Amino acid sequence: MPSQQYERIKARLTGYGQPHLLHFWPELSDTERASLLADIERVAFEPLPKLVETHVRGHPSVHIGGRIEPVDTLPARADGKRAEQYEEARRRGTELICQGRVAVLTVAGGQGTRLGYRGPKGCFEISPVRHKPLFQLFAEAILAARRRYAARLPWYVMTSPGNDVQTQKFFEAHRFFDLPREDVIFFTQGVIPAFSHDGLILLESKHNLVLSPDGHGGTLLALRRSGALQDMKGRGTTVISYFQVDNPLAKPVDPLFLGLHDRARSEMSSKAVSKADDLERVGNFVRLDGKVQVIEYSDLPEELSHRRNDKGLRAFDAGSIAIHALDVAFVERLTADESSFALPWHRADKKVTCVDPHTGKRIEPDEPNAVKLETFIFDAIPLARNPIVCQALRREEFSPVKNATGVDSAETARRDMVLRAARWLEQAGVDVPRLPDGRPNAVIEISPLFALDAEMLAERKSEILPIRPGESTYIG
Ligand code: UD2
Repeated sequence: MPSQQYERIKARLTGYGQPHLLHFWPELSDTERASLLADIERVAFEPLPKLVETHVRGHPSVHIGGRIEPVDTLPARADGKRAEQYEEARRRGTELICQGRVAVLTVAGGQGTRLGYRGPKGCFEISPVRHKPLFQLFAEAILAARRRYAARLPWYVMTSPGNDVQTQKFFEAHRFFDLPREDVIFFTQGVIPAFSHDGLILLESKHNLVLSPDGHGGTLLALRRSGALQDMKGRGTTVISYFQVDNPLAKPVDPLFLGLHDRARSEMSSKAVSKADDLERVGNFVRLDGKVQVIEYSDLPEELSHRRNDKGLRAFDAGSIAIHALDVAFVERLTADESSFALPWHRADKKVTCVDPHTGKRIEPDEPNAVKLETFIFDAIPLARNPIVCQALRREEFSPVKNATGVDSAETARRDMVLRAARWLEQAGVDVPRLPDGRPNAVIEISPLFALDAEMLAERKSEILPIRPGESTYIG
């Protein structure tokens, strides 16, 4: 690189308080230099000094001021007086899907560190009999919905720079699970460096920065910057059906939810489940000074987590399952001025392997040595017109794969997939062998291509063979 260009970059980094990034430059090969420059290129430096001051050297305040109240939710099932309204909403949602106005969006850019799986999380094999990967389950559900509603249902998959190539190769290798490839659109989220506690960007090696995905809040800007938002508009999409790759029970499209969202003229709607316990590690829907908002489990004051209402029930019970409906026009509006749009940053202290910026020696920390920053999609809720929160049944829609063992692990997700399959079968009038303690005495998997829900399964009851005790059964 001409020395003038080098001096320019050095001056720029010095201006942002990060000149150490070039410390090892003299000893790097040409390829290593190119790699370092590419990493530096990826970083938006302008906002960093202020962010470092407030969120790295300083601790952002998680003090939740203001009046905090439980949020009103719509029930999962229509009670008597709502039956008509829900029927109408379901019709409306179905219409939106059939008219081609709905796109599916899966956020799959996360690093999956807690699961301890090295590949993109969507490639993780989860189904209990056929061991289908998460991506395949969603692809099949989308394919089934395309057939059911005779609609295209384009699927937008958000990756991150670290897993984009692998993710796309995975889809190629599986021939897009029979979806037309022009209807599967990948877009990549942004990254942000990790910092030392004194605000220096960490080096992963002498020629690479520690860069992490900027959180699922990054979806909004990534949609705009990648052209995906434009693509949606070109296809006539008005609503995005959003969910996380880590939840195998998520329904890619739900006519009732989309219809309720549309009827309420909401710009961003969400699904919630009743929390499993006071301190369950899910976001909490609350009303803060009148506005619907999610407060992370780690930030909700413990007194509020344990609070009971006058009926003796948990006052803050609506847990976020990270399923949303977002209007395309809302994303357009928020990101119209790309340079000024920002969701709040959240800080996490982590242990990150890196190199010493002066000696180049590898550091394997025992204690958190780094600050990572992320934005969260749910922080867009208070910016939306009329956000609504709809209750969902956990056993039907939520069993995330987060951890290698214990709660929210592959084991619990598979268990819940079998339990749901058994329930659907029994609702359809098919006998399911049970153990004395009530658990199904069979491993059962229902392909989304066979049935997307209990009603569809009931319609195909005559095609289902008897479930034999102690055996694995695949219904597909
Ligand atoms: C998230 C929510 C929590 C609750 C729970 C439900 C946050 C901070 N917390 O917990 O409130 O709703 O999920 O399961 O969201 N992802 C990206 N890019 C990123 C980061 C994450 O695509 O930069 C994706 C990731 O691939 C995964 C999902 O977002 O599908 C969840 O991310 P997480 O594991 O960081 O969130 P978690 O489990 O703390």
